[in-house]
Parts: sequence; C-alpha cells; structure tokens
Amino acid sequence: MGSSHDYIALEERYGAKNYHPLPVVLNRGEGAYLFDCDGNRYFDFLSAYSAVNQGHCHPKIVAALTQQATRLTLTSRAFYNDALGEYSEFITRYFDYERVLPMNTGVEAGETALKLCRRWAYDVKKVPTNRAKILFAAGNFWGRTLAAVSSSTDPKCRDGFGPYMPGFEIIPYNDLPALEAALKDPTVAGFMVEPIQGEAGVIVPHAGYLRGVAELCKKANVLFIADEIQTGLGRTGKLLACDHENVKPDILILGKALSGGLLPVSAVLCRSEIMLTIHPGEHGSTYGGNPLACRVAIAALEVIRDEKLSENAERLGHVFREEVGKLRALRKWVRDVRGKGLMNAVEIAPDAPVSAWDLCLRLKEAGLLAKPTHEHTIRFAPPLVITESELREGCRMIHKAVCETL
Ligand code: IF1
Repeated sequence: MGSSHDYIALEERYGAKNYHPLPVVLNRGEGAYLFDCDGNRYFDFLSAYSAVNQGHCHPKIVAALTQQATRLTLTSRAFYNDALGEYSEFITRYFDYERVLPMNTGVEAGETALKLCRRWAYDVKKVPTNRAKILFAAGNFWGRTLAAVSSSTDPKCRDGFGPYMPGFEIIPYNDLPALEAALKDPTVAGFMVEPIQGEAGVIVPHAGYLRGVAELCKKANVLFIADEIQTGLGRTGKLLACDHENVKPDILILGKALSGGLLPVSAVLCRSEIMLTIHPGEHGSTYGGNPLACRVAIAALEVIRDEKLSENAERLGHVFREEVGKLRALRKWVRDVRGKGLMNAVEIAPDAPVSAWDLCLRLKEAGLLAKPTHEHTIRFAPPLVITESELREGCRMIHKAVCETL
C-alpha cells in the first residue's frame, strides 16, 4: 500500500485534470465515515454529492450486489431477464408512476426525460415538428453532456463547448411570473427544474414555488420535469423534495442514491401517455436496467424506507441548521446557513478572512470532509444514516474550524 502522496502523484501523472480534489486519499468507507490511507477517520459531509444517502457500503445493498454478481450481471435489453420486471413493478409502485425507463447516470436520465418531453410534444401536444421548446431555470445543473451544458448558465460548465442545443430557454429560478410569461408560448413542451438547486449552492425556493410550477405547467399543457437526482431519496427530509408541497411532477428523474453509491443507476418515471411515445429501438443503453442495477436499486430503496432515512434527515436537518446557524452571531462573515433536511450549505462573505476552500482544509484537519460549491459556499450533506450524536460532533468540528479564524 502506497502513501497518500504516491496515489496523488499517480493521478497527477496519468489522469485527466477535470477535477481539483481536496488533498485526502480515501481507501475505506463505512456508514457516515470515510478513512484515508494514513488511517485517519473523517465524517463524510458530502456523501458523493448525495449518492451515498444510505451510508458507505451499506451491508444490505452490498449483499444484494454480491448475491446478484455471482448469478447474472448484464444481459442487455436484447433479451429479457428475471430482474428488470420485478424492479420495474417495485419502483413504479414505490413512487406511484405508471412506468419507468432505466438508465445509468443522472445525466443520461436527464437526456432521456428531455427526449420523452420532445416526443410527447410532437405526438400528443401536436407541437410542430422540431419546434418544441424546453424551459430550464438559471443556475441549473443536471450534468456534463452537450445538451446539459447547453442549458447551463454557469460559464465553467458551458463555455468552450459550443455550438449548443437549440430549443432550450432559460428563465429565472424561483420566479413564477417569469414561468407564467414563458408558458404563453404554445411550443413550450416542458420545464425541467430542481426542487432545490444543488450545485448553485443549495438554493431553496420560496414556499409554494413547486406548487405554482405544477399548476402553471398543468394549465399550459406543459410537462413539469423534476430533477430529483440530488434532492430525492430522502435527502431533503421527505422521500422527494416535491413531497414538501404535495406536488407530483409529470416526469420524475432519479439517480445517485438510487444505488446507495454502489454503481451508477438512474431512472425516469412518468405516466404511460408520455413513456409510450418512445417505441422499440428509439432509445436505449447497454447497461440500462441491468440485473445487477435492478437488485441493488431495490435494496437501496428498501433501506430508505425501512430505516426511515427521510424522517432522520428531516429531524437532524433542524439540529444542523440550529447548531451551525449559531455561527452567524459569532462570525459576521458567516452570511447564511440554509437548506432542507440534510441538504444544507453555509455561505461565507466574499471578503471573509478565510476562503471556503481553506475552510474545507481546516475541516479536513478537524475530521470532517466537505467541499465548496462555487467559491463562497460550502455544501454539507452527510449520509442520512448519521446519528444525532455523530451530527452534533460534526457541528462541533464546523464550529472549531470557523472559530479558529478571527
Ligand atoms: C460533477 C455538481 C452536484 C446533479 C443533478 C443531474 C446530475 C447531477 C441535480 C447528473 C450531478 C454531480 C456531478 C459531479 C458533481 C456533482 C454536482 F457539482 F457537479 F453539480 F452534485 F451538485 N442532476 N451532480 O447534481 O448526474 O450524470 O453526474 O450521475 O459533474 O462534477 P450524473
């Protein structure tokens, strides 16, 4: 086993440079904890961007993986198998949708949702061919494909990758009048939106926004497409962030924790009228809906339900915001502590005596791993299996790291 330095040097020499990781080399994960090559233990307050809601290497999900891995892992969709049907019934009942289209990564599910939306526009809404428009919110993030970056307003995601996908329009987030105005265009087919914007810095819309989106889209015969890849699966204190307002999107997009962090599993759920506009041979994926992913996803969803992870996130989210919120009175440069459930962020002033990055380095020294999103906001999203005493210990580490700074 090499040293941390050796592992970093290998990545430096042989890898792409599309990330700037925190200088820590991890080799084991268990529950809310990560361990580095030098044997140090950390709280994981990123959860791989909410892909590890069930905690690292959850025994039940690992067991489902290892059991299926010795039987059958991949058939492709050229043939049937004994897992996809059972999984399709399980997940559509779990979320109360008529049908599911299984994919792998979140962005593939996003692309699938947009293809379904366009196809529904032409076949059902009767929008003239190739004229369908899809609305996105400024500040959105749904992945790194050319379609995804075509809808981005973040220069770091978008610039230098043109030309861009046509038919995409941007409206302000959390702005119902702007949505209402945009929906006057009869060629609009859908509005894809995160119930809480993750990458933008955990931007929580005002109460009633999601209900307004659902009502305005329904009135305009436009599909409400909810990207719950980061907000879903218990993260915000409900099974879905849309559940906070009792709204049901026309198309639901899931990913990340759908596998508990074991392998890429994503899904698009919607009613038959939308799903059946794509016919055999018109969309697919080599690994989409593979038996291994199906068994892992069933176990991952069972863990969220049986261990009441949404309820735990709801309860401990209030503890986090109360405890860390106290920092605002202690350091004026702590501008905001915000979020829902265990999807939270701390925003620091641009002129703070310490950068968000340096604060994350201090947090690492204190035993907690987190990462800035943009330069002045740190996202805090521990696995939903964290206990109250572990969470309070993590909050003490955050206090220590902040209060070390004058
Ligand atoms: C990176 C960000 C988070 C997502 C939402 C779809 C996807 C994501 C709401 C696509 C993915 C990941 C991607 C990863 C880092 C991380 C991220 F910082 F990039 F923006 F979480 F906020 N919808 N988010 O958050 O899912 O294709 O990655 O499976 O690209 O750096 P994916």
